[in-house]
Amino acid sequence: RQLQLTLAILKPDVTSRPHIVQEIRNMILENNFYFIRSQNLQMSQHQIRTFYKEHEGKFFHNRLVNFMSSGRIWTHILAKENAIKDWRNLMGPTKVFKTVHDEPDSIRGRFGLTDTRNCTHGSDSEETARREIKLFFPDFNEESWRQLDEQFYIS
Ligand code: YYY
Ligand code: MG
Repeated sequence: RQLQLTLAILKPDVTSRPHIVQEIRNMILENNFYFIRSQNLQMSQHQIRTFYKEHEGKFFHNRLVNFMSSGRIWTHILAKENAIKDWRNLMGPTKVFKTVHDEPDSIRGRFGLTDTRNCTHGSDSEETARREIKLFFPDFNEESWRQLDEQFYIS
């Protein structure tokens, strides 16, 4: 097993700015991630509450649910040796107002609008990644992907 999988989301603030979708895709490819699966959809409020259940009860939960259901999103399964950490590094920290100073070249540093409208999501652990991939890609079978496909992504 050589490649780690993570779930990436391009949030509604990005999908409403197509040139930024393109720029973020370029950054993903330049940083040597592979796109394994891609999907464009609009989440229901119920799906979002399930997805972000760890944040239930927090002060920002309602504005997060409203924002995430406000438009279409892209979800991607990304693969790379340290996909989870590397994708979160490329995204930059959660809070945009701090990030524009501390990590101006990150995705959130370049394109983030607010702490909520912060461009992207990334899984924070292997366990989370498995859960989040299952939510968006229920037909994706990691075991058979590793048996049949992983070898073709390893140079
Ligand atoms: O994993 P990450 O997205 O970097 O941050 P989390 O702490 O998991 O929060 C998830 C999501 O919630 C964040 O991307 C935006 C929103 N949020 C917010 O609107 N306001 C905050 N003060 C913190 C988080
Ligand atoms: Mg998180």
